[in-house]
Amino acid sequence: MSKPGDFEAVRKDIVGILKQKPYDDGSIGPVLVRLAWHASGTYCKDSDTGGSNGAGMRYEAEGGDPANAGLQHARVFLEPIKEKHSWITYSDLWTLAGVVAIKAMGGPDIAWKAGRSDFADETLLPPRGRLPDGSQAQDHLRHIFYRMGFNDQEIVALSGAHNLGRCHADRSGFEGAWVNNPTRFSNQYFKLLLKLKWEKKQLNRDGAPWQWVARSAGMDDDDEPLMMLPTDFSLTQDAEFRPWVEKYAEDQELFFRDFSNVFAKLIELGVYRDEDGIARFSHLEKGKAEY
Ligand code: CCH
Repeated sequence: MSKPGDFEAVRKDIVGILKQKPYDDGSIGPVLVRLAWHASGTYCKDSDTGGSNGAGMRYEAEGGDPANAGLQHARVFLEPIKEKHSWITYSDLWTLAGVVAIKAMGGPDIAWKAGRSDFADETLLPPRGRLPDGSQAQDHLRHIFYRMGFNDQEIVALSGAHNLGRCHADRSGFEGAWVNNPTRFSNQYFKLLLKLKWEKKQLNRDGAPWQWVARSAGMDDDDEPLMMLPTDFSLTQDAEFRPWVEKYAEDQELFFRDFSNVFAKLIELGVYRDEDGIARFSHLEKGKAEY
């Protein structure tokens, strides 16, 4: 048990659990980043509902959304931290874990503020279907991310999180990692998007969705190929998105700066703190059922 409000102690303990040898590529960092993103990415600016405040994924209606498949692992990994620092809310813990993981994997510092609350029941959960579908393309990305209030540059910067982690056949149906070193944050994703010869492929499995695959220099034929989702690839096929892919591929510093800003914005969506610094749900209570 730490002193309530001792977020430094929580940060230290999160760093301490990141390396997990038997898990994926040896780190739970990427799945923690995805947890922070999916907790936040349900936000809708028009109805002012969704977002990281509330930690709705603790409930089946949100946690069991097929879009969130696999994130139970992230939540279970964080449970000992919650037990040790029981004063922290889940919604603060999940967003903080994403920020700490990005930094520990070589990424930028990202501003993070405490004060989120956890829903006491299921009445204020956002509806399913607000998270993106990797089988689609740029129109879908705009539809999803404009709803959260992001612009084209921010969509491309956020997509750079796919430098991290991998797709799992039993979670999303897609398979493979985007880059050769998926536990190191960098701008490699953008470089590979532009540089490799991507081929459309349906992996050898019943019902597998098609994805883009390629091998980078030095990879053997029997190595697992690198991959891109149809949504990732669409960034190179769009007149507004592509210049940002090119800029971020050329300039890692610019990417880190923009990513840091946009991720900080993502985890703040729908979080309104009162004078005590606590984000309650009064605006949602008023607008209940206005989804
Ligand atoms: Fe993502 N992502 N993501 N993603 N994502 C997946 C995995 C990760 C989409 C689809 C998928 C963002 C945006 C999008 C991460 C961070 C971010 C997977 C594989 C799919 C599918 C899931 C599996 O099988 O386990 C789509 C579509 C979009 C549209 O833009 C954004 C934004 C972020 C963060 C800022 C991370 C990290 C992973 C790796 C997770 C892991 O378990 O390794």
